[in-house]
Amino acid sequence: MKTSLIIPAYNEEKGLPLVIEDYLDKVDEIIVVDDGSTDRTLEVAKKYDVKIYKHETNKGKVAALRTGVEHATGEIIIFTDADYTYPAKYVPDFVKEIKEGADLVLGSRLENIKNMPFLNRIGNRIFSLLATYIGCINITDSQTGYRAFKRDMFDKLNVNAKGLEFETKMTVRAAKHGYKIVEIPIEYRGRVGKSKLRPIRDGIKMFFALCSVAYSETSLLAKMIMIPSLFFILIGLITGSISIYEKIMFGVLSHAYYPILTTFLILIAVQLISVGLIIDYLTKKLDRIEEKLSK
Ligand SMILES: Nc1nc2c(ncn2[C@@H]2O[C@H](COP(=O)(O)OP(=O)(O)OP(=O)(O)O)[C@@H](O)[C@H]2O)c(=O)[nH]1
Ligand SMILES: [Mg+2]
Repeated sequence: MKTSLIIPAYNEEKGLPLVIEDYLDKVDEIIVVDDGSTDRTLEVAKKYDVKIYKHETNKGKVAALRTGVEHATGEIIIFTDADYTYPAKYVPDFVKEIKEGADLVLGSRLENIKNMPFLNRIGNRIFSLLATYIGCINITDSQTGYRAFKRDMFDKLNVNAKGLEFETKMTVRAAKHGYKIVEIPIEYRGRVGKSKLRPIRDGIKMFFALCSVAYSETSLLAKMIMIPSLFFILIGLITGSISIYEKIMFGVLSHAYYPILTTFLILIAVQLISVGLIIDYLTKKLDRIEEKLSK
């Protein structure tokens, strides 16, 4: 089975040559996608026997990965980063797993996790818990950028995501569609070259990416039950705050029934969320069993 390695690169003139040299003898084809870099990334890539594609402007990592997949000719596709964080020595293990029947192999960053920026580490934990819940299988690193899969699966999954949520969505969709996922523990090296992480901007992006995964993967019935509960919580918070404000400022409550109303609204909301979560979990389990049976 032919292997194609895809390296998305945005201003990685330092890391890219190290990455290419690391992987050259491990795969059949290397595709570098220069994502509108303004440094010498393109010139550096041209020194090697690799296929190069260039975005005229910076379109983001996911767009770069898609360009790579479009031009890949292998049946097995491997993603890695251009910052020298993912060691090439695991490629034979990835390929072996695929040949033995895995559809998606994830390089799970369990060793030297301290090399990952703090914010990324927290986000990654939350994303992995969410993926474990949604996919109904244990996932330790849903966001890893080091992964191998069958091209056929990628085309069928048709992952609809552009940002940080891409890797997690791909992982949970594969799990939900009954594809076999295998995790291989890998060592994570410290990055070469400048990090592009900006804590506040990326923290906000991560929050929305999490909401996007949670929302798109929750069953419709569960959504219909849980969404009204957000409304109840909001009203409950308002009546509760008014009660506390009146008690502190005036010592008496002019709306004496507000505390009871608050308790009532919050209790209903908690009940609705619990029922929604149970329905969602059962739906996911049933969907997964159905997908497995239909394969
Ligand atoms: N951040 C970023 N990376 C891109 C983009 N386009 C391609 N990439 C590549 O995608 C890969 C992952 O990006 P990284 O900047 O390493 O992101 P990260 O691993 O989450 O964070 P740091 O390594 O701490 O910077 C690298 O190989 C980048 O060169 C882009 O628009 N933004
Ligand atoms: Mg990185």
